[in-house]
Amino acid sequence: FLSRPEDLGIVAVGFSGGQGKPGVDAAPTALIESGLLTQLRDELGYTLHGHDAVQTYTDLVPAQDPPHRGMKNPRAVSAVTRRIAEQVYAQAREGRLVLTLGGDHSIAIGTIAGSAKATRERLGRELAVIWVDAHADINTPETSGSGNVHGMPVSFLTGLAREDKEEFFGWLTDEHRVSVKKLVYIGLRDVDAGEKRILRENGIKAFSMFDIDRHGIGRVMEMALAHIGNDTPIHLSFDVDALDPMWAPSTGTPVRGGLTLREGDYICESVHQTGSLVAVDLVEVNPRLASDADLGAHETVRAGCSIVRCALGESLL
Ligand code: HAR
Ligand code: MN
Ligand code: MN
Ligand code: MN
Repeated sequence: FLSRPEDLGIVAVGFSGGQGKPGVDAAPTALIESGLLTQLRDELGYTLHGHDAVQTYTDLVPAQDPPHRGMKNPRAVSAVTRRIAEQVYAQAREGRLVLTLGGDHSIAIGTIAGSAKATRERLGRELAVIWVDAHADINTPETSGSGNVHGMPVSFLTGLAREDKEEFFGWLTDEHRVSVKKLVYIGLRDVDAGEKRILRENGIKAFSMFDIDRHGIGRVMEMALAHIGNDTPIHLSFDVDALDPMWAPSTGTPVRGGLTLREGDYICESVHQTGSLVAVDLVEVNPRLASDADLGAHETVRAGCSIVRCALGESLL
C-alpha cells in the first residue's frame, strides 16, 4: 500500500480535553525525550516527516465550552480532532505510514478520520481498525455516564453517533467513517452495559481478556486478522491501558487484569507482519499520574516506546 514504507509521518498531539485528568498532553514530549523518534530513525531506518514540534492546539480551544448532549469540552475536542484529521490525511496522502502520539483517546476521531479518507482516495479501499484497549470507547453521547469524549470516539467514527452541527463533530462525513464490520477490539475488560449492547446489536468483533486467556494471543491475532481479511489497510489504535497496570501504571483509567507487555508487543508485531499497516496511534500515556510518580511514569513511557517500535517492525530479523 505504501509507496515508500520507510517514510514515517509523525503527529505529536499534546491534548487532554477528551477526559478530565491533566498530564496526558505531556506524553508526546516524554516519549520523544526518551528517544523514541531517534530510535525509529537510527535503528529502524525510517525517514521522519512533520516531527518538529508537539502540537498543543491552543488556538482551537474556546474560552467557553459548555456541554452539548452531555459531552464535555465538545467544541475543543471537535475542533482539535478536525485539525488532527487534516494533519494525518496530509501525511497519509503522501503514501507515508503515520504515527500519532497522543494525547487521550478522543484524538482517534481525528487520526482514523484522516486515514480513512486518505485510504479511500489513494487505494480505493475501506480502512480496517484494530482497537487495542481495556475499554470499548463506543459510548454515544447518550449512553455515556461520564460525558468524556475519549469514551466515545468509535461511535462517532462508525456513524453510530451523529451530529449535524459542524462545531460538534458535524464535520465528520462518510469519507471519514469506518464500517463496524472492519473493526476489531483486543484486550477489553471494562465495558459499560450500554456499550455491550452496542457491540452485540452491531455484531462487532471483540476479543476480551477472557478470549485471550482461552485461546492465547497467537490464535487471537490469527482470528482478528482473518476477520479483517487479507490486503486490507489497517489502522492500529493502541490505548496503553490495554496493558496491565503492572506494565503501564501511569494512565488515566487503569484496569487490572490486562495484557502483558509481551502480549501487547506481539499484537503489534503481528499487525506489522501483515504489511498492511497504514497508521498507528499510541494514546493515554499520562506521565503525571503514577502513584510512585517517577518510576511508574518512566515504566509506562518505556512500555509505550516498545509498543510503537514493535508496530513499526523492530522485531523483524
Ligand atoms: N467507559 C467509560 C466512559 O465512557 C470509561 C472510558 C475510559 N476510556 C479510556 N479510553 N480510558 O479507553 O467514560
Ligand atoms: Mn481508549
Ligand atoms: Mn482505555
Ligand atoms: Mn516493515
